[in-house]
Amino acid sequence: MDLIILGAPGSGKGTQGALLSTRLGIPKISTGDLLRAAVKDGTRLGTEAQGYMEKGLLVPDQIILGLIEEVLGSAEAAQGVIMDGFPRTEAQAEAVDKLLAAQQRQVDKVLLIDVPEEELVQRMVRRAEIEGRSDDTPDTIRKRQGVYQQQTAPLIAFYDRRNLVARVDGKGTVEEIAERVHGAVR
Ligand code: B4P
Repeated sequence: MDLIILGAPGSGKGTQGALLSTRLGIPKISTGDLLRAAVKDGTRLGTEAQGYMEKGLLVPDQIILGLIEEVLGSAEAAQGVIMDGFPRTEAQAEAVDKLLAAQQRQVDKVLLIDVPEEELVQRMVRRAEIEGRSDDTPDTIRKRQGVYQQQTAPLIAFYDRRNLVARVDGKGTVEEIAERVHGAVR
């Protein structure tokens, strides 16, 4: 099964993706985690991506498309994958379709985690205090919400046209939301 978790920054994609991965036995792969690891290791990918991430901007498609190709071609993802944080643009969504189709696979479901904007900002401010991620400053948080609305939210209509979107209420405790997410894929 190939699943996409879609949601604004702070909606809990990473948290819910990890829980669902354990429950379904399907690996979760996050482009955000891969990019942060590349920055930490000082690789070429990391050096190219760092400036965009710190500004709250999307890393350009010409950089990300190669990463997505690598992820979906990996042995880890061969039996299905939970995509966390990608695709984020229409070009990325088309690349995902093409790469899966080459393996006689397709996107089976898109889980849209829906959380009101005020709560998103509160969660990320809280995370900034705990984890100190360099893109969790108030200005960058606002910037990332705007970028999501402009560049990623249009994917909801893209997948709605194929009847793939399951909307999940993302308010409540992590456990409550996990039950809803699990219910949406059964
Ligand atoms: P990501 O790592 O994907 O970061 P994000 O969208 O900002 O999501 P976040 O990590 O906040 O996720 P979550 O919803 O899990 O990307 C970071 C950057 O990398 C991007 O800005 C971009 O520059 C670049 N990038 C990554 N992928 C890209 C791509 N495909 N194309 C281009 N650029 C790309 O956050 C959840 C938070 O809320 C957690 O702190 C959690 O503890 C908390 N939380 C979860 N559930 C909760 C609940 N029920 N109640 C309270 N708090 C909760």
